[in-house]
Amino acid sequence: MGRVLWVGLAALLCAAQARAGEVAVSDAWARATVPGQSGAVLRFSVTSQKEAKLLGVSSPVAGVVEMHSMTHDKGVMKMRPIASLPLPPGKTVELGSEGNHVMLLELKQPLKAGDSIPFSLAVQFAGKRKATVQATAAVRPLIGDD
Ligand SMILES: [Cu+2]
Repeated sequence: MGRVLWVGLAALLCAAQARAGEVAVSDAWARATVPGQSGAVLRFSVTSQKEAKLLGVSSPVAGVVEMHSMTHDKGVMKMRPIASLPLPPGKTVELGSEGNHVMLLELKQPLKAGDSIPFSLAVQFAGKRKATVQATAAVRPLIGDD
């Protein structure tokens, strides 16, 4: 019984929520998908009040979520997975369709306009403390404003 309690406590510590106001996520959205489409770009802005890095993103709607950087090399566009993304204190980092972005892969079902997608960010602060941040993205229609 003592061991069960200990394991439960360890899980709780690992998945500690970020403290209120520490990390803010805004403007989170994704475009609706067409049948057969298995991936989508998840767009959002994130602001950490303290020096931190984004270690990863997860969402129950996707089997895999990857962070990518995009570069243009001699006119060729290249996407590469990145392991972490710096979050400078007080600076809003935009993850969008250009540059650094997050991709929902292996979608479990099509994204429909009007749906909301829960997702969570794994963040590590400069002091090594890890925290998760919960957020929700709106699904926008296939055709419309960016
Ligand atoms: Cu990508």
